[in-house]
Amino acid sequence: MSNRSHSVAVLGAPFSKGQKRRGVEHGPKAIRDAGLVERLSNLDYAVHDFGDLTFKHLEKDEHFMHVPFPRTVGRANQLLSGAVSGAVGAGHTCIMLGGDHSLAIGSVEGHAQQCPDLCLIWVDAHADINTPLTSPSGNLHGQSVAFLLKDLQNKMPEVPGFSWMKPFLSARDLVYIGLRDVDPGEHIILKTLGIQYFSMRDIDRMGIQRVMEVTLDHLLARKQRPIHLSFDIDAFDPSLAPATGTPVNGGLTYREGIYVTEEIHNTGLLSVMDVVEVNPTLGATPEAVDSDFSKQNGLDHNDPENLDY
Ligand code: EXY
Ligand code: MN
Ligand code: MN
Ligand code: MN
Repeated sequence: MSNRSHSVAVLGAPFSKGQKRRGVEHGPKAIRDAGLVERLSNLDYAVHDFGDLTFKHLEKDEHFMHVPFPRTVGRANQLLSGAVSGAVGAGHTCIMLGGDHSLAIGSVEGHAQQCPDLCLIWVDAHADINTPLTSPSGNLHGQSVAFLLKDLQNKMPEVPGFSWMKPFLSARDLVYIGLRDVDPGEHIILKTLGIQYFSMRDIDRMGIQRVMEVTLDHLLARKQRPIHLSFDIDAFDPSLAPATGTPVNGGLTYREGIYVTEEIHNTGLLSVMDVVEVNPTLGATPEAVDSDFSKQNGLDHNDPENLDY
């Protein structure tokens, strides 16, 4: 059967207020410039690029506890949720291009509106499961999963900007791959809720083939259901993917990352994928930054002014 029966929606989400560095809002353009649509079309998928969403930075948006931009992040995710829900409802497999990882709140929520039985594979160096009370930074891109989980409902304060959504995901419907920078409060949450995760050390020990076998068995053995893949580019080793805001050494090799996605593809159940935290204005060294991209786009985010406050 030709891939033509599969249509892919591409949704750009140029948004950076889930963390304090600028530049990640240019991720969608950088990923498109790298040839995403052409590559998918060459695989014979019918690709519909819906362009970029337009996000507003709200003027009056005081910190909540030490969480910056709560209403701006909440509103952006509400908008994204509607767009993802619309794309999945229209029959597309959806690729969401971030933007920072706070966008997974809206992306997974919108997906769940159409597919309430979805499961979630979170590929990341980080667990992004802090609550506003455990978060060392306050940044919402490190808290996305906490907004999704029913099991954490009584640990989450009411964050302004998020009254449009309720947590809906069960801890057993989530698997992490690639973890290597987990905060103490997050570790307690992972252990208390019994969440299935594979750290880089687990990948060293078991090998990526066994990790994927256990992952897919954990999520799909009881029943086949739609998969949401939330892929943070910092899951890769920084030698491969230095252009990201919170790089951590000792990450996935190129083949390990590709194997994860190939195995998910082979299930035939991929329904939405997020590609997040690509910041084309950052690199291991100034030379490693895609200087053509920055020049062509009039950017210079590699100075101290790169921080929003
Ligand atoms: N755990 C740290 C925090 O909560 O601030 C770092 C989070 C980085 C999140 C990146 C997107 O995966
Ligand atoms: Mn900019
Ligand atoms: Mn992340
Ligand atoms: Mn990360």
